[in-house]
Amino acid sequence: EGVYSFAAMEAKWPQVWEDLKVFTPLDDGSRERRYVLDMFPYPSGDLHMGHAEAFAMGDVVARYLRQKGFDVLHPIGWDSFGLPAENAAIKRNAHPSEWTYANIDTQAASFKRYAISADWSRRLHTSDPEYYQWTQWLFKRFYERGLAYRKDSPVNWCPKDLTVLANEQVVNGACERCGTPVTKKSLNQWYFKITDYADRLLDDMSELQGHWPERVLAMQRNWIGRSEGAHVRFRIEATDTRAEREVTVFTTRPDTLYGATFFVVAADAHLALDLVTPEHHDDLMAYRERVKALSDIERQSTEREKTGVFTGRYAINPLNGEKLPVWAADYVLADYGTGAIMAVPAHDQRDLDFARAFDLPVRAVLDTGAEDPAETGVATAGEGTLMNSGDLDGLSKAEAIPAAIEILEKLGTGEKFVNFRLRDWLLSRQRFWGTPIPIIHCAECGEVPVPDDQLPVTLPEDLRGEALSPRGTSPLAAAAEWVNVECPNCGRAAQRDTDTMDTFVDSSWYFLRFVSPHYTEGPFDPATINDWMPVGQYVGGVEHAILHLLYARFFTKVIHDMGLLEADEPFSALLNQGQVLNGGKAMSKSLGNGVDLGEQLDKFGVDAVRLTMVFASPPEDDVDWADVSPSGSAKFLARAWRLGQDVTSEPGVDAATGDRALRTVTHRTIADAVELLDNNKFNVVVAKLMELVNATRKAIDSGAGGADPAVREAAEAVAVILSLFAPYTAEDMWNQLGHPASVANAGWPAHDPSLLVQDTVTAVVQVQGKVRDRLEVSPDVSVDALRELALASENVQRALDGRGIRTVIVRAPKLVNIVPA
Ligand code: ANZ
Ligand code: ZN
Repeated sequence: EGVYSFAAMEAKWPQVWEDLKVFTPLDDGSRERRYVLDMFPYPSGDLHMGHAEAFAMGDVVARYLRQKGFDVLHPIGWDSFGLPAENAAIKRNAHPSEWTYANIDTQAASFKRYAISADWSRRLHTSDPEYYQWTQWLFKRFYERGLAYRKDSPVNWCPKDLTVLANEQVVNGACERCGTPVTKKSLNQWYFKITDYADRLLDDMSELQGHWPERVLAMQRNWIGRSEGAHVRFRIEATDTRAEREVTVFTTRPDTLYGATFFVVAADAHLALDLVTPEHHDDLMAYRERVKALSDIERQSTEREKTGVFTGRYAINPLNGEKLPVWAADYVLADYGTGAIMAVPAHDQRDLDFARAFDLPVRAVLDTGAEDPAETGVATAGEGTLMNSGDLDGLSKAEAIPAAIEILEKLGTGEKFVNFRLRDWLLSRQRFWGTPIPIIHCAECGEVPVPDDQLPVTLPEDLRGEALSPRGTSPLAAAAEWVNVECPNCGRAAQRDTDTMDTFVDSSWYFLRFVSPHYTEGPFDPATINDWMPVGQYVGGVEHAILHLLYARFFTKVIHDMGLLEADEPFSALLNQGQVLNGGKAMSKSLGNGVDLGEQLDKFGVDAVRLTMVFASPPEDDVDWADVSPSGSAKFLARAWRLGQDVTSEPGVDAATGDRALRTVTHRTIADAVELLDNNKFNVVVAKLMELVNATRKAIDSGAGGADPAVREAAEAVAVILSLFAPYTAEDMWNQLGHPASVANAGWPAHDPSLLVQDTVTAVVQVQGKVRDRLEVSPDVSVDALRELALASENVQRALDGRGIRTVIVRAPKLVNIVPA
């Protein structure tokens, strides 16, 4: 008789699993394939409680599918470029790779201890030249398709990190990383033309509906931000000092054109400088200084007092020839639509606030039944009938929108337009520790891509410490030997591009590399990529709901369009695991409520920690570590494990003669677990498993004891189901039950449907008070199921004789009364 010792199990099994290559897929087509992927980690320090939760969830799915007989690909790797490594290197006078690879080794050891069922032979790191060679190769293919380009543009700039930030990395006007208020700077930057894919990124979300969390889809939809409306061109009158010109606005409400009473351009847009007359120039310049300090969110807030300056110019309304004063204001954003709007204060609250602040006219053109906005200060939206609007009068809003567009088209001053909030993806970074952009700049030839056979362009190894400090240009610019090369085209002296890629580029295709990580002829082996893609289940945090997922979807679509991949969506299903909190709050240094994963593992064992993560709540919900009981989990595991010790029958014994009541519990648990696992209800499976362990213990202690074949059947089912959550305990039990390793491949136990129903009851079915049928049903049949069974009865249908049904009264499980119409 052994004693349950997690330490002994953790010492014993990893080597066995590794030797048997338990988690390496067969990849030979003999079994249907499934790809299960956890968002790969960033190597900052050792694994933490958040990793422990996310990877426990992903591992349940991978282990379940393996038991169900699928050939499962469940790889692991590291997203290993990025700023923290660079900052650590500056501080320690080291090379970023030293910190990076040391942390990766630490995390890899922890993952192995944590018994993630990963195929370690596919391990990859995005900072390996063998990987980023293909990131560069893909960049080049994007470049050739016109999907990677450079332009001068005002970019978000973090004055502390001295780097460009994507819009997504600016949170409430501050750098996502360090919290410093972000400013704007004009720089020549590389972009990916993701806007070309805006429509498809939006439309193809219909395939994901029901398989991705609704809130993630909503966030993506909102980020892409499709708006239907019109472009309208306004003539701006000439002045003594300024020539006439035309400015286009984007509006979703061309029906309100007659209600436009002024015109606004974004104060920080160049357009404002082009328009302003000399008398108003100084005012505008002073105002622009104030605007610089504000975030987009502050600028657009309806709460904030409206500010702006008059430009001295007038726009002419193309429909009625009215002169509208042109203002420059901060509530209009330079980089949305055209950066200019026609203001309709009666029907747009921000315009109305502005009109009231500067005493501009308000004219309602849509009768919605509400009071006049000029009086109430409340703009009216919603449905209504057009008025004060010439030919549009009397039309509904829905009719007036296309009618106004038609008029504009006839006049040649506007047309239908679909605007997107989505911007092109700014991918260049002035930092060292990233994938070098494989472009050479030649005075003669311009941008020249590095030829494929000269990839990878590797990072210099001699830059370290201070040399990596941010200066506003890339540290690579200082590496003269690296920068100065011959132009591949003309042979003259030329320079390498010194920017590196946003790390989101690395993570936009890693799931493809995992299919054939050692392939040397391309980013992935075309012969096997379609065997595995798309990923069947992706698991990761909701913090990646927008960027990473959108970028990965974009890359997948481009690679699909290149003809390299059949799939055009990367992740068929997505699970966002919750966070691990402590005391109801996210763990943080400042709160001092961090829980060290290593300490938890030492104290309770891997299995108890994993089981606790899964059992504490549905996978999407947060786990509060202050409320859970890993020691309770440990006790349960020991109790389950002891069942294996108490079984005395031999493997393969026929269970048919065993205790019927226990067999029913076993088979019901197996059947329920399938249903629950298919719906990601992992915590409920654990609860059912606990019931099965109790029932088995009871049978051992009271009935036929450990010799009963039903007890073996139950204990084996416990081991297999437990293997999804507590791999060490399950493996040890399986071994104790006389089976060779590994329980991970034992196969999901079949359940016998005839054993699911212990006894039946008779349900009487009446039509209009007369008994028409009797049904044998389970005592816990649901109301809905019983109603369906009753209505499906032939006797009932005959009695109804084509009449409709008024009501069905169901008293499950005994009675159904049907009242015909
Ligand atoms: C006239 C109008 C009348 C508008 C009305 C709205 C209501 P979405 O749906 O978000 O696309 N707009 C356009 N460009 C803008 C910019 N750069 N900064 C701030 N606001 C801008 O919003 C489109 C509407 O937002 C446009 O339609 C425009 O105002 C404003 F009763 O035009 B509308
Ligand atoms: Zn050249």
